[in-house]
Amino acid sequence: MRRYSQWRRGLVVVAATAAVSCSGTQPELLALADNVGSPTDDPTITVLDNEFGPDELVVRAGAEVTWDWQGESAHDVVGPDFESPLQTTGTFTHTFEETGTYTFVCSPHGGMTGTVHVVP
Ligand SMILES: [Cu+2]
Repeated sequence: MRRYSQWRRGLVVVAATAAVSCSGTQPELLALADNVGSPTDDPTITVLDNEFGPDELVVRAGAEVTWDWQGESAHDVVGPDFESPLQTTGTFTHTFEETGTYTFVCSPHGGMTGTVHVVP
C-alpha cells in the first residue's frame, strides 16, 4: 500500500514536469535586464495580426501601459500577473509597479510575444 502511494506521487510529479516543459513560451517576470535604454513617454503597444508593435518597451515603475487592438483576428495579452480578454478591438491597460523584465504572450498565437522592461 505504501509503495503504491509513493509510485502514484512520482507519477504526479512526472506529469506536472511534462506539462511545464511542453507548454512553450510562458509569461515571466525576470530580473531587470542591463542596458535596456530610456523609458518611453508613450507606453502604447499596438496589437496586430500577428505581432505586437513595438514588441519591446521600456517604462518607469508606476507607468500604465496600453495595448491597442488594430488587427482583424482575436488576440489577447497574457503576462505573469495580468491577462486581457480575447478580443478584436478596444484597449487593455496594466500598471507596472515593480521593476523587472516582463514577458507577455498572445495565447492563441504562441509566436506573438513581447517584453516590457520596468526601470526605477
Ligand atoms: Cu494573437
